[in-house]
Amino acid sequence: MLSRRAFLLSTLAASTASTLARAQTAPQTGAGGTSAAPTVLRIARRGIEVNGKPASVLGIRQPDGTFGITTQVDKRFRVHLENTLNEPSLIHWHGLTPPWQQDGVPGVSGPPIPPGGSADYDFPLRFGGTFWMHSHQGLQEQLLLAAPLIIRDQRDRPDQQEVIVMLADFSFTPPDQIFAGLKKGGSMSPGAMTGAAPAPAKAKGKAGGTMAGMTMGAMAAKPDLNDVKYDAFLANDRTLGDPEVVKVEPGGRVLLRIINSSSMSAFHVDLGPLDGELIAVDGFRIAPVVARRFPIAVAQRLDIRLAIPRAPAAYPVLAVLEGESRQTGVILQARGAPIARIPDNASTASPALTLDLERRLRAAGPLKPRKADRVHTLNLTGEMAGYVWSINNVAWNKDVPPLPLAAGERVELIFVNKTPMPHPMHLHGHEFQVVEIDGKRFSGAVRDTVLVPPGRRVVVAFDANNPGLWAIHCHLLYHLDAGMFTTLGYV
Ligand SMILES: [Cu+2]
Repeated sequence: MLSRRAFLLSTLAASTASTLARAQTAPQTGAGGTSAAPTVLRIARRGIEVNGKPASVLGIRQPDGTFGITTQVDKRFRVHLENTLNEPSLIHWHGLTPPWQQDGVPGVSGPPIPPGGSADYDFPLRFGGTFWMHSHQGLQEQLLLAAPLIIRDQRDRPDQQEVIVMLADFSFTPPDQIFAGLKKGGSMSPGAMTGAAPAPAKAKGKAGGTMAGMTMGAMAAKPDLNDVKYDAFLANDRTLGDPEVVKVEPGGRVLLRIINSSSMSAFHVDLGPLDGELIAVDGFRIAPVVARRFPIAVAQRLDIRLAIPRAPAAYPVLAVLEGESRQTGVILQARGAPIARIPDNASTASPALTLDLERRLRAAGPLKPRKADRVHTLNLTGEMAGYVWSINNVAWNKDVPPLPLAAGERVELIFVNKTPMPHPMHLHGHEFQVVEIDGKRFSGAVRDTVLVPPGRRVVVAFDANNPGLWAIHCHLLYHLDAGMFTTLGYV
């Protein structure tokens, strides 16, 4: 068994380069293809202004300046991706289910695109919803190399205005320096130990020797949040000092497509006086949930419907940093209403994200009930000292064998967080359903990224219907880069 599996996977890996090369040099024109030209996307350096200072960041734009893509579910995903950077890059289509060689993870799906090079993508879209794209190369995501990927479908109402809100964390410190600072770590700040707001300092590691003396219980009681001290939090590239203002119709309907493209930061979306109707998470419909605040972990998306009141007014859509009071957001402006300056800090600090909402979510289209054919337990493990993060105590390296499974199986993944930090776990190439939290089974949301808070146990189920080699990892950028990453593979 083992040798056959090893053989199959080595064959899979060996064929990667040539398959990708074919896919990259020869856009497919076979059955199901269209004669329309592919959408061109360019990875490029760009300038923005943050806190009144210029910042050089990266971006993914069409030649006409459009960020990312908005398309339709009945169209193929046909993209010609150009890398104009002077370094390699590769883009992952987060939440989509392409053939595995087109998934955009360097070293797993295939090689990165060299400077000046390009790659072509062509695959059918299986479902609509709010998705996004981002670099999976090195730490480029921290430089805002991400963009919306919106797939409209028949569920979208023609009478609603769509507003995309892309959240991000920003630092003037280069990402490699942030990472080096985290690895050097040093001492966990007293603030983090007591839950008080730590003193602002760039890229300050909170890791340290004090962890050894703590019990699991103590760690779970005081989650360790926000490793990196950011200079700004952005909504559509802007801070609240100069926010995006979106004109909306009094009495009209708005669909917020909120994308958390942050490298490390989770938020509470705050709709102020407006009731929001959450209709989808990570692109997949749920039984609607009405509230004014919604948690959003890194890489997750929320589709929220709003009914704009008839009175002209300005309605901020804010995102408050988990565990702190810092916030960002956009302003919905109904009929020229005056806009007040919104402070960069909320009046009170927010709590850590919990699974309270996740427990309440029910998929509109759940997986068919079925017993799992295979179960893998992924203990989320790590050492604060040295900033080493791992799965089942193994920090990712190229010699780690893929978790085995077989095509057609119902697979369950058990995430057990053994660390004091929350980890948003993302599976590539498959949508999964949340089926258990802390021992309680339920028919939860279908999605692609689930938060596993400290000490918690979350089980997700998926159908092995997309053979290949797939990444599964924590979506906190520096945890991912430090090794909280593994793969699963099947033919
Ligand atoms: Cu993590």
